[in-house]
Amino acid sequence: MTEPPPASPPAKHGLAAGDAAVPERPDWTIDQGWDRYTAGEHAARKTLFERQTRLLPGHACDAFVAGMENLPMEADRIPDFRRLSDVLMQRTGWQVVAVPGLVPDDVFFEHLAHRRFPAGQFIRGPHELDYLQEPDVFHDVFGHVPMLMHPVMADFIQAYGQGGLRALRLGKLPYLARVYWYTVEFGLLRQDDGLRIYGAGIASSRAESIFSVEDASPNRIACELERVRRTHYRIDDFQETYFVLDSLEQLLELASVGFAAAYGRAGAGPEDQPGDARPSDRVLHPGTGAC
Ligand code: HBI
Ligand code: FE
Repeated sequence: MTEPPPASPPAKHGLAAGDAAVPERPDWTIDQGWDRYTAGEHAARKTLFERQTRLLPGHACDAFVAGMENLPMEADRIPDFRRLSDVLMQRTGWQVVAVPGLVPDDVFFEHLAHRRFPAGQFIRGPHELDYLQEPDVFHDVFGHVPMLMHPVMADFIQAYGQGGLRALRLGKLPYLARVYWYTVEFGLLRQDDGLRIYGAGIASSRAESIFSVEDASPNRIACELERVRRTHYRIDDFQETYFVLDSLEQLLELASVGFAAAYGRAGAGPEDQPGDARPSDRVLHPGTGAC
């Protein structure tokens, strides 16, 4: 996610989540320290896991559900990144590595470009189950890792890492970040049986899982690169617009044509606010904007 660090992250392993203090290693990775999770931390994760798992049928896309089924994720324990990585590595060549929280953009992209997904080591506290800004182990693992089992998402996120490094050098990162936001984090997919979630920011949130798929309020607009890269997003509330793919394979077009064009042309032309709908949009569901 792209949010700023929160005021008081839980301190662990000598480094607070999101703390800009000197990292132990240059790539910001830390040991997951799986043995050191407390019973209370496993329990908080269990609450989140069970209520989100119940929501998956009819909300999450088939690829997400299949990925989840094939991963070593159990209700009663925070997943061990080594076991996740063993399975992921065989499927799509990805690994999960532990980080204290948000890491600098260049460090983040460097990991993605090498098919390493940096996952927050810490778990949110029981008082903040429904909302936190920093990516924790629940958001990163439950939200992102199932889709990394899919070859298209596996390639797309690596391409985003490579594109991100380039965009950073060119000063165009904000445009690329929007593409990530509206796809990897908040993307919807049109399946034969209805609208489904593939974005991790939605999949790891109970309320937004329901809102994004069922509520009349938000716009749901066909996902096109030009449209997405000029659209501002909000980090403090549900999205006012969700962009919808016809198939996951469309992500590969976005990456190949897309990322280069995104920073080539970015900066020219009009920008859209989060709730805008345009005559040129293929609007699947016009939002009522009531929420
Ligand atoms: N760090 N751990 C972590 N997770 C993220 O999603 C993340 C990050 N650092 C930077 C970042 N995201 C974004 O600013 C970029 O995707 C633009
Ligand atoms: Fe995320």
